[in-house]
Amino acid sequence: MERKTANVIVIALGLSFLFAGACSTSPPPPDESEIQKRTAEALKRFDDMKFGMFIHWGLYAIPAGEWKGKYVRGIGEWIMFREKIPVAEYEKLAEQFNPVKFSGDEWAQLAQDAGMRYMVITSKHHDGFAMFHSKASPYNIVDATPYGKDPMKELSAACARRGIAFGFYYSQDQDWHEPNARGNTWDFPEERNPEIYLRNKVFPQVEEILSNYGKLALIWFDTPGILSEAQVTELRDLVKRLQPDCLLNSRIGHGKGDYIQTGDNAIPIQVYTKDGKWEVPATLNDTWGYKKNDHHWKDPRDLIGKLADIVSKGGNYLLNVGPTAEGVIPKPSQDILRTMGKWLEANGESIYGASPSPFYFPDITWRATVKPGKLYLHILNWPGKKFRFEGLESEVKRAYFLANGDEVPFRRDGAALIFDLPAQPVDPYDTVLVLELADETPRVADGYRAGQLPDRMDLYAWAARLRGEEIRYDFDTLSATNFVPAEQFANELWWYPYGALDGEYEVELTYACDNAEAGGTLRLATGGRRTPRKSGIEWKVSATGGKFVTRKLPGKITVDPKTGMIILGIDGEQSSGIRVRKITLIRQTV
Ligand code: FHN
Repeated sequence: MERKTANVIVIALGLSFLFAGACSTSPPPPDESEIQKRTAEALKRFDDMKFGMFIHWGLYAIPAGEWKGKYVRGIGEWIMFREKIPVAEYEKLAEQFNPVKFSGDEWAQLAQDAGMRYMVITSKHHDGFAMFHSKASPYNIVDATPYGKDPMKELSAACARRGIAFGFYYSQDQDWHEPNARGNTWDFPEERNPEIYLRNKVFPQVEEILSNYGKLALIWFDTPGILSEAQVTELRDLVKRLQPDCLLNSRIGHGKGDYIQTGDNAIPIQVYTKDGKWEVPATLNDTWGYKKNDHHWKDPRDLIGKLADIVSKGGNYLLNVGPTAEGVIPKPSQDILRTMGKWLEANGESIYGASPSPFYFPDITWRATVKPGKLYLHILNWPGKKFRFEGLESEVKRAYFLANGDEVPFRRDGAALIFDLPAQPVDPYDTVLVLELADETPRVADGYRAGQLPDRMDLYAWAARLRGEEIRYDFDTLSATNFVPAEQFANELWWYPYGALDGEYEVELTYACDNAEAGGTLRLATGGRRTPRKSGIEWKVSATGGKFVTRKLPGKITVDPKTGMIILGIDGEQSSGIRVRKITLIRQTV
């Protein structure tokens, strides 16, 4: 074609788009101030919801943690990466994917029964397979599987019918199916051009999930890596232009999120409100995607306690289920979630819409949440018939159990209140004691306030992340055990300061160790997931005859506001029976 003619055509095409744009009925995109306003309103709604269902569902549910007859350690949705499965082999799984037992109504009903107010499901995880009908890539559930339907349509509609807010997880940076995305170096060892991956897949698919499934409460981006700030900004602007009320989590990268995503199963050690809203993504066992051999289900007592713990510190709890390849949420997951839902039916007033605690938490006996004129004390570990609660200056007009309304006698003893409790907990998981206050907001005595951390501070094993597939928590002894040495995914306790600590600390350890288990090496280190660990203390574990004792460890650890984690591990084949209840940090004032 003659160049002149070609130019005329290009200009005409350009004008036609311009013209179409000018006449299009769609409203102009909101300006930044409108976006900020709507984001603030959306964050308030998100904060009130407190508790959501996370769903990891994809082709990885077919191998379900096993590849060519071999058990594959680690989280199930990473099997393609761990086993370096070639794309040509992995994508054949799509030919088997036929979740005939999937029911959007059943999944949404479970979320409702569990008291979960929002849902986030993987639209595309790192393996690159789209669980929705995508015109941007034929590698999707409608075009590439015998199932041939779009479950996200059914699920988003089922949530809308129940008033459950709906959102998508989307892996915007890692994609092991694509040569220009991050992650697959075994099929694609050459240099990447992320711009190609973004233009051809990410932007078109994010536009599809924003356009075809109704109102989204949020998009949950994950593992930000090689995308530039400009690329992430463009991605954020695309979301806000199409759905200004749609929130973004911080894992979009480059500080472009609307709220903070903590690490996986990572809960700040104390009340954490200085950086705004945050959310903890957590598993019910040790994996996100379904693994047929992962039966390490968490205790509802632990999970209900963690819900109270997270809300009392200012966060939301996003608890995960990993459905099978047939489309069924494992029965143990369902049972746990329904137990949580029953507790919330009786005690939800102390969770939904509640504000974080104004108190520092001295131990793991109680947590606190707040509403105007009310203080909710979540008694997680029963203190016996006398409950001494210190630091509240407000007058208490009335005290009663939320679940049954029974009045609780109390008297004031200086800065403390003494409550007369029944011998046994009212609720096996979390007994909520409501204090009706004379003040709109609780007045807290100096020295007891959130943020006023003492120079001697306990970090309990219960408040740590149990990292590893063998480590266990025992409620009878309130201690963690089974620190089995493992080359990959060591069994450790990880505590997350989130900027609460700064300085040098001596450390005491409260633990029990039978004589036969002594002699191993306890390691205490600080660091982050991606920063080198600074080992602080190494100590040969001495026997205690099986009784719990407290011993001073040699040396010190240094924690600064950027410290990601405090890590405790125990080496030595004989050590697995050691029980760790807590460590106590003793600030070294200079
Ligand atoms: O790599 C993913 C992982 O598979 C899972 O989706 C978790 C959920 O928080 N996010 C990443 C690891 O942090």
